[in-house]
Amino acid sequence: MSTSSPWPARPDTRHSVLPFFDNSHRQLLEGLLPWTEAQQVDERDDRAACREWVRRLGSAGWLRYCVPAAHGGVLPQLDSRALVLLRETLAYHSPLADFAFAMQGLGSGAITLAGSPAQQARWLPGVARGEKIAAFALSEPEAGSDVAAIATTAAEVHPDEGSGPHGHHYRLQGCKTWISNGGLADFYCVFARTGDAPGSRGLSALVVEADAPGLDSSEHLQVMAPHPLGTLRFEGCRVGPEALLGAAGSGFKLAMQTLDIFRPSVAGAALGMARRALAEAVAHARQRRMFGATLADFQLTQARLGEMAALIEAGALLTYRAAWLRDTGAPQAQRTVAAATAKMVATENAQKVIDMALQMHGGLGVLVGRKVESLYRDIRALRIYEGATEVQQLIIGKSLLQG
Ligand code: COS
Repeated sequence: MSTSSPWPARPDTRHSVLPFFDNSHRQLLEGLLPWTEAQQVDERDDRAACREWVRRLGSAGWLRYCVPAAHGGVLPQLDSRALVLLRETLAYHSPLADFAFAMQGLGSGAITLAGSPAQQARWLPGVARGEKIAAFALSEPEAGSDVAAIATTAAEVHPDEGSGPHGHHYRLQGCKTWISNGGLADFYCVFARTGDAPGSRGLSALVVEADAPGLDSSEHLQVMAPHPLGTLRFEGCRVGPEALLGAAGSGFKLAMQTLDIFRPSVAGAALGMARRALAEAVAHARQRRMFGATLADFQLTQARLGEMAALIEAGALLTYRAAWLRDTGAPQAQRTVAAATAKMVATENAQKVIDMALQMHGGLGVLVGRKVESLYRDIRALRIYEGATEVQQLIIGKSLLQG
């Protein structure tokens, strides 16, 4: 584990001139770059560091991009391009800062999309200020890629059904795992089965506070890169009817709509990590001497750097396109496929680029504490979470057959 190290140079932001972006995005970058550069957070304890990042991101106003203006946000609606640029820039500096930012948006996304004005007023301002930590609780031990297989139940109990003094409520039973911010969050958007309808049709979303009776979030999962993850166990966990987000039975579509917004931003995070690896490789190639020259003098190095840059730009264009399509109101099917394509290509390409950067560093690349070494671990989960590469392929392939 290391503290977030200073960057070798400012990230290349020439892409902000592309027509996908407008002046508001360019201004966002102008403020974000110096702020991010000035932050140094001790990341040896990922949970403490995540809290600290949420606090800093909240007080600096960056979390205001995670919620709509009516509830403390900067913009009237979530803006995919702003989310992409924020994640790209934060991930360049610190993948954990990116994680802390992203989870505030993903964890509260279902409330933004489907919450009543009262639910939005209750949760979103605290998310924007960094005072409430949010989490998205979808995956289960037997339901990761296959969301329709969710087995956690939220049984609706009416007072006349022997519920004693509790009145109308939902009783949750089951287990969620791989939950980012598990054990750290103040509230969870939980997807559970509320009806008898089969598969994707019987699911609903509910907001569950971390201290709800019957919720145990004490189990933490250790993974290869800093990332607070946990398992949630619901044993007769009781929440009031006001916890239900949107209509009963709409949970599957709500989860997919939330992921449609945040998948391009995962691609943005991958871009940030890949751009950082390329910057590290360029800096290393310029100063590393061998065979009487620098590494940069060899055509082999130049060709490899060219390949890395092209892989990054291919992912970048798909990512910015996906975000732009969403922000400009393209039809849902087109947005979903564009988001899947961006997430798949940007994360897969970033893994290749980071591996190439590590290889260029030789033995130094595997030295613990080197930026390329930690990036090599940081990038891996992005090819899995919020829909593995294979799920993205499935979404794209199914759309071709339906079209
Ligand atoms: N937006 C709105 N509605 C959507 C949608 C989207 N993006 N995607 C699917 N739907 C709708 C479909 O139109 C369909 O509606 P009808 O029942 O009215 O016809 C319904 O939802 C079911 O869709 P589908 O049949 O495609 O669902 P599948 O069970 O085949 O699942 C995949 C599709 C695999 C793509 C989905 O389960 C998925 O994305 N899995 C990955 C989940 C994930 O990211 N897990 C990580 C957890 S978060 S870290």
